[in-house]
Amino acid sequence: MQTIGKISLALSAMTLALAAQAQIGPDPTEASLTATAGPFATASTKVAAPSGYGGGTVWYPTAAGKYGVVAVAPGFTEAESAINWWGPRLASHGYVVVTIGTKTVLDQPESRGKQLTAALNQVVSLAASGPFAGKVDGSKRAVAGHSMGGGGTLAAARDNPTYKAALPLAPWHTIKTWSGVKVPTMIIACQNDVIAPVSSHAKKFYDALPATTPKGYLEIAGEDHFCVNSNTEAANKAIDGKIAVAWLKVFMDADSRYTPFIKASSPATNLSSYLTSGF
Ligand code: 9J3
Repeated sequence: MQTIGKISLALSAMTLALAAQAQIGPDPTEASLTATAGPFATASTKVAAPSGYGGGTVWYPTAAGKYGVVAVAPGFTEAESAINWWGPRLASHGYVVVTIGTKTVLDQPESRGKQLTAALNQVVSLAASGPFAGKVDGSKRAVAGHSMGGGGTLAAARDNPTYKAALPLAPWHTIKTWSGVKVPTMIIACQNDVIAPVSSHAKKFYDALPATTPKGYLEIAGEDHFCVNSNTEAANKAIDGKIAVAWLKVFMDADSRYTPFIKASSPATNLSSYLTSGF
């Protein structure tokens, strides 16, 4: 009995340790996911343009810990400022995030995809020392981006099947075939987008992702191409942030506390479409 008791205790401790590893931060609520900031205080540091991308800003939780790393790229003609709101928003839920500028504002989606990967590599290297030393778990990588940066996000996911999650935001790409993407992908789209119309971009890409890949499609009602950007309304950021964070938590961190928030019945605010499949 004593031995069995000890084994049982040891197993409980292991289960707790595993659970603790999967769960970063307190239990989520609708309020915590839609708020302008999550539970972690954050800080940021500028990264000068290295080879491979245009430089950017690294946003990270000030609390000690190991966090997944996310790179976020802007769209055609856009600077980092178009998407930099994602830095503190995602970091405040327990991620190290690099919001980037591209080498030139005219770079095409395939180039933007390679730049996202260069940025992830750079941040993992930089975490050896300096302001966010030891905070990056390089085995957990995700990519995101707006418009041509969203097309680049799909390209990076296609080319890097070990990435844990992809968040194409109002994505734009001339490629319409994405049957090679294995990375769990949540596409956030804007219903009245006339620059990247959903019928020929976001929704078409969702349909083109394999049925075996966990995928999602969120379309915000009545909005233009910029419903995922720094200058969009707080109501759009609330749903963008909630679904993006929950997607990262489920697929980067295997944190099942967030699964209810990305199930098809979950999001209710201002949406013209919400689809998920493959998980
Ligand atoms: O990054 C984007 O906003 C892509 C949409 C676009 O302007 O494409 C025109 C070539």
